[in-house]
Amino acid sequence: MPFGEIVCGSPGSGKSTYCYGKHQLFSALNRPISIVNLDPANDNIPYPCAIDIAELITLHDVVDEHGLGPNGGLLYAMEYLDANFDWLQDRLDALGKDAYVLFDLPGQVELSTNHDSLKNVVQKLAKRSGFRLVAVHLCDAHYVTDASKYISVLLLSLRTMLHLELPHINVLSKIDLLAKYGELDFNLDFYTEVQDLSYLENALSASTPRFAALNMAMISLIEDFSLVGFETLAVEDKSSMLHLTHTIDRASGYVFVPRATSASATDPTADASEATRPNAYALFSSAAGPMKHDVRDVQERWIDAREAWDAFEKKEWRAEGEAARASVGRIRERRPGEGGDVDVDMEKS
Ligand SMILES: Nc1nc2c(ncn2[C@@H]2O[C@H](COP(=O)(O)OP(=O)(O)OP(=O)(O)O)[C@@H](O)[C@H]2O)c(=O)[nH]1
Ligand SMILES: [Mg+2]
Repeated sequence: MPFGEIVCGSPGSGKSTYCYGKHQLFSALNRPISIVNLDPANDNIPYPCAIDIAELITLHDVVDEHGLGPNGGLLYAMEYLDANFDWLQDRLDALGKDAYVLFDLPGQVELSTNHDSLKNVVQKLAKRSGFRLVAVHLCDAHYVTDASKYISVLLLSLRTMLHLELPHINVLSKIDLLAKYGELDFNLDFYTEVQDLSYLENALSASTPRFAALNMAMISLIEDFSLVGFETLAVEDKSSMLHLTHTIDRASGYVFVPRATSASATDPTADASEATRPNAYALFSSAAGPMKHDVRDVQERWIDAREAWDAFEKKEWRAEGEAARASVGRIRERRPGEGGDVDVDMEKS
């Protein structure tokens, strides 16, 4: 069964960067990963792209042929994809039934809140292609610095969850930049766990006094369903990426079994093809194991003591670099009984 992530969120929230970061991380972990670009306006794709919607339709074509503007053109392109789903299905089938696929979406918010095409494509991915999907909804962490923007982001997240009807992970992206926007009114966990929102009443009433009652009604709507919460992400931070991966794996039921410890590695009678199929037996058992991550650590790393942590990490990297250089130097040392320097192939040593 193929697994996948629908990576959605507002323009510039970091979707393509996240896909690229995840590709690098998974390649290092030897985990399967393929990325599908579904943004027909994505000219500078940073990651290796397994399937690109531009082969089917580009924004340029739509704008030229139908006289639409960029936003209308994008919606048209998604409708075109929906109508030509077979094109996508054929290419996904070629990735194999054990593929793990990220779908990088355009930033048009209506696609994930009220337009039908994306929802139709998601449903076809599940029903026709057998995908088990999770929606990963990225929201720029900057929005938590202002009470009314934070409420907007909560409502947007809630609406996206209701529209896509998938297991859903909301993420405050670019958390490493948060300290730049000044002091937060509350600790980070207040925002990630969506705690008692009535504390925002004063800030909301001060900015929009005429709508104080409406603001409170929206707050109680969000609280009544207690559906919204956030993970955090700093894409270049490995532990942040690993934690988010763990959270997504738990939501989808994906369990990655590395080949080295697979059944066929220890049991010669085991079916070797099963060994390369991580999820054959693991569905619903989920990525068990405790979640060690604590949002207070995120607050300390990126907000309270960011400079001290940056300096500490730089020191660690320098020490690692020096250790690596020293070990290369030792390998290159003249070997006894040999006439000159020997460059040892590091791959084989
Ligand atoms: N500091 C920091 N910058 C980030 C992070 N993630 C993304 N960015 C930056 O945010 C900007 C926008 O990132 P993209 O990945 O293009 O965002 P997107 O959501 O794909 O944008 P659209 O496709 O236009 O909707 C780029 O300059 C990225 O380098 C992060 O975790 N930390
Ligand atoms: Mg993008």
